[in-house]
Amino acid sequence: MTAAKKKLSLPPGTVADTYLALLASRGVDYLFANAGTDFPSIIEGLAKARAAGRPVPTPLTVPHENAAVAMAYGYYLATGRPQAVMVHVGVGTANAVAMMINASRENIPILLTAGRTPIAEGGVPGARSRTIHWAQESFDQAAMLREYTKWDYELRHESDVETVIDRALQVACTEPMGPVYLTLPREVLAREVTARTLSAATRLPPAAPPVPNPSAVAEAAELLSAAQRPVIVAGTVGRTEAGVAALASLAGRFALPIVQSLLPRYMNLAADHPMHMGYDANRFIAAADAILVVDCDVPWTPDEQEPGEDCRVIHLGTDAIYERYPVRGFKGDVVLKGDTALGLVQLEKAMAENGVDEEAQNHRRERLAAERAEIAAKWDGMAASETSPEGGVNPAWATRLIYRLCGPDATYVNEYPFFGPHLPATRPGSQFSVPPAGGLGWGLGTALGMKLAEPDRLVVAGIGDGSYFFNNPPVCPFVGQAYDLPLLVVIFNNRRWNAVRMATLALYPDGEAVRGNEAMPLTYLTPSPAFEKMVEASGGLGLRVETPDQLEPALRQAIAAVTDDRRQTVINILT
Ligand SMILES: Cc1ncc(C[n+]2csc(CCOP(=O)(O)OP(=O)(O)O)c2C)c(N)n1
Repeated sequence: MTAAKKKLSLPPGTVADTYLALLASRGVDYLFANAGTDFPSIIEGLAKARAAGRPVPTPLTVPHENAAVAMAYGYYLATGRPQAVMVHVGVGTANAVAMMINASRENIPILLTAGRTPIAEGGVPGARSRTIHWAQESFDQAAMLREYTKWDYELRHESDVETVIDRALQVACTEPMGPVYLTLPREVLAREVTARTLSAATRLPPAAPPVPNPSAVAEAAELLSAAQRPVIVAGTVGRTEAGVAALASLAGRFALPIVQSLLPRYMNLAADHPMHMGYDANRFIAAADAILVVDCDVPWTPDEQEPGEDCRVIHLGTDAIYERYPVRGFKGDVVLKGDTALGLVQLEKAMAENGVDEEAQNHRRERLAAERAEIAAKWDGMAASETSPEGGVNPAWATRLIYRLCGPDATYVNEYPFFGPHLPATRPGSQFSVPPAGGLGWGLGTALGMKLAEPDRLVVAGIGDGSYFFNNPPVCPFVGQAYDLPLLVVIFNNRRWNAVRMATLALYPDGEAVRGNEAMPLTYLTPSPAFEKMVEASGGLGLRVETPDQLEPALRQAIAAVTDDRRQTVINILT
């Protein structure tokens, strides 16, 4: 790199101008924003940069904060690069908190920023000028999301802009990654500064993740090599392609069966891998004599199933003990903390050095092949009928048809109905589900962020009707139309919050709520709105499917509308 390229030279302007130019130079392509009276210097800075042709993040107007954070979330998933979100002081921050909880628990780096109500009551540029500026000021604006951010700070002085941004991104992108929060006081943003020269690229890179301790790896390899009935429980290994490759290699080489959650949050292992044993850990846990838990926060449900007394358990992951979870009691014998992919490669090497009992392993392969066939037959049975017990469309059958027509190159974002067994993904980075904290309203924004990153990819969002409400139906279609981000959205409409219903049923199987003649309180969403009409308000195509025979033609029409006409489409499927 030449000396000139190492520097970013800016003409005289405001701190906001510096801030925006720095973001662009750090790989922040977009500013997902929901604006307020704290924004004038940002808005002016964006307009000046546009007029002068200076690079700044492209601003996108997102009329709800939850969706704005979700878009940054989705863009990160598709590109691996954190983006910036800006919301209006404390009130905008409050609206963003649910999605920040999701990002935090799923280790998604996002730079969330918010204005600060002007501090000065007058006398300086940017000082208070509206009645809200008194009531909106808070003692500690970051307090409401400090538990869910890795770092928070306030931009206090123009001399700090570069360090503060680089520090924010460095912390966010160092494993275990996570969102950070920066507040931007109006007076600081408005301050005029002379011409400046800054570094063109960050000098504060994220720390390279460490490899797990070699002697602990050797110990873990011993346990796995000695096991007769080992099993791997995989959670979010698919965060990286290297993780997917390392997991497939280790499992394939030593005949280690892999189970995942019913709603896989990432494509961890291709569905056609011979060690892919489905989505029911309970089938394997009690009988296992060694369990390798890889990047998985909840490997089994203790109330349903526990490993046997003699079972040895190994935990591996970038955040192997989930340090920020207040309570997590999954036992273990060896804990390997460090880069997951590197840890898996190390484990494979150490197990190869231990040697293999070929005969025992071949035997296991045969047993697992039979088990795999049995599991597949069970899934096929679940999807065999086109109709659901309620007389609508069977979601399992519908999911298979969606996957068959949209194909392995599409990306699937799942907020409830795309269960793993019916969506046999094979491409790393093609399958995502609700984050572990389960803050609903995640799916559409995340899918929009992905579409922004990959405009020509078919992005399919599967959303429950209950979840669709949380996704701000007027907001996301507005963004889809405004920024040419046509999604294919499939609503699985059971006219209720089934998850809440099932939880009540599980706790009170003979209770009044289940037995009574009246509908179970607080679980029904009737009369169900014509969701398909909502997208029409933003120029989209809305389709309604009431019977199984209507689904295939609707899907074909929807795929053509999205891919050929770039028209966002919602199919409301009554299940
Ligand atoms: C922000 C938020 N509020 C409430 C919940 C509780 N919750 C979990 S699942 C669920 C129902 C979702 O309904 P739907 O998308 O229709 O799926 P279904 O349960 O019917 O399969 C609710 C309300 C949540 N997870 N997040």
